[in-house]
Amino acid sequence: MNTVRGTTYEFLRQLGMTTIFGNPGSTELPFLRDMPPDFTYVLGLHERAAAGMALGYSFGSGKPVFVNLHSIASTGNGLSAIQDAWYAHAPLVITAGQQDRRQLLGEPFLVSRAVETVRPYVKWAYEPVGAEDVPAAIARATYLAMLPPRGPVYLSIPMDDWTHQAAPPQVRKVSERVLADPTLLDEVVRALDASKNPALIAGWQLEEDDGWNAIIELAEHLNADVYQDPIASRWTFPRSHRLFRGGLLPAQQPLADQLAKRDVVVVFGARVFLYYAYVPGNPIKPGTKLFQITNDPEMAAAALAGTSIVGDVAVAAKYLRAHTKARSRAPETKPTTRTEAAPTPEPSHPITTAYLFSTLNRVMPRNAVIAEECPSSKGDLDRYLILDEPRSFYSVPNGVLGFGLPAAVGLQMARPERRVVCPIGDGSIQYSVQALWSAVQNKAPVIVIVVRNSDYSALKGFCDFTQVGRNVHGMDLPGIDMVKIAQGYGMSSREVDQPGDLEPALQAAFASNEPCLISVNVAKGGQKTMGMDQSVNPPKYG
Ligand SMILES: Cc1ncc(C[n+]2csc(CCOP(=O)(O)OP(=O)(O)O)c2C)c(N)n1
Repeated sequence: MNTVRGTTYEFLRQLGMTTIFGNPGSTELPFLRDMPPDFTYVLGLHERAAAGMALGYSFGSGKPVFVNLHSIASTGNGLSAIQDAWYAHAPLVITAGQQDRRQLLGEPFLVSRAVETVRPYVKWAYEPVGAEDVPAAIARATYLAMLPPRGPVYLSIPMDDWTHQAAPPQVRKVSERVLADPTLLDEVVRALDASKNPALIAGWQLEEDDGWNAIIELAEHLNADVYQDPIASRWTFPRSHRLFRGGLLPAQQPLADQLAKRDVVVVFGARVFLYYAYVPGNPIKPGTKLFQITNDPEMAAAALAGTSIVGDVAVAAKYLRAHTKARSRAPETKPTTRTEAAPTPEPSHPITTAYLFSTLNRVMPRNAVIAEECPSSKGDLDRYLILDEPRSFYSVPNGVLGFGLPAAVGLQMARPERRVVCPIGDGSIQYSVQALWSAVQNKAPVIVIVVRNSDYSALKGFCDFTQVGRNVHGMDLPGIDMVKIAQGYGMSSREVDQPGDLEPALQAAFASNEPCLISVNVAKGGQKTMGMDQSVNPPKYG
């Protein structure tokens, strides 16, 4: 027997979960005291930053990550990162302190109803009924977090529990893959074998299931065009591959139009489909055979059309590769690659986001990792950044800003051998700006590129697209100096205003091994609402 505290550290050690992200308060001190020296505590000055860095660390390590928040105080502040973890299938084992059990019924200061608060965004939310259950609950939570689909779990732990005696939980092997029904996969095989013009959709779960090579091999075997899922939170297909056709548009009618010529569409590891603006239409043209292969039963149930198959996405792709006939492609149907298609932007003043991202693409190492959050310039980023290696791209999973910067810092800590770059809007960076300090303190050499247009451009674009008009308050961001804010957190930083200064500033950032921030003044009025302007029948709210 050991204390609950000692037993917990031992269990975390055995599972390799020795990097803990958090923000402390009085109710966590009995756990945090005398942390064993083989553990690292990463402090986030705000819980959005702490849990967000844990999310990035989990992306980078592929492992469950332990998070320690403060009661409902931290849980509330960290909730947007918890919902990111839910939508990104990130296995965060989140714990938070609760008041002393012996006075809980009297509703003392800092009493927490966090279990009820987080429930919709975690796989399990629980407060153990007795102190002796805490280590076993942490073990159960960890195994559940890693079972497909992965995701965050949450435990509220009364502060007096840590000094009780408790038996250590067994370190057990628990399956981390569930396989799809082969009878249904054979239906996909038959459809692909009979098809004339199939398309594959590469979704973000391919990365969760280690399917990078499996989808490339399947696409090449079938000679089939590949699209990325709409508003991609990961890039799961090499950007310069001859079969890559770019991203799908995030609305019903335009997406259906994009796929209108296809007779068979197979979606790997994504929703059917992720939409943003409401532009009604068929999810897919009637007559096209649509299949979805997902590791998430909820996404299978929620699909708007087609046959849904639940199971490991990579294993399913390998099955289809093994059972379908190889196909050739007539030379005249080979389209130009996206790299060949993008025009070279001019170095004008003010700097355009097209020029910014084409310059970044020229300068960055080919194995750079991008964690981005630049809403209105996403189109240019998507067009000009060419990344052909797996685990290279991370973006907001459900539209909640505050994701990018802490994710970049956590990723950089988990993957020191690859340089992490965070292109981020001057509005977006404010939601978790404290992560700059954590990057400095943890010597995580992330390169933050602030896309400074001094407004909420994406929202202005949405106003235009949906005919709300421009008479809306709160759209402009004058007077924010990110260079000084970064310096206040101890980060080296500089402003770039002239196009000729951009490349040298980026070169210097990559040559140094320090974290840094470059604030680039860019032309206002970037891309329009994620390519939605290509769509007919926009919704009208004006
Ligand atoms: C937490 C959160 N608050 C508000 C929003 C609404 N929102 C969506 S895009 C956007 C603008 C972000 O501004 P910036 O980062 O400067 O990017 P830009 O639109 O200028 O490209 C806002 C406020 C959101 N998605 N998430």
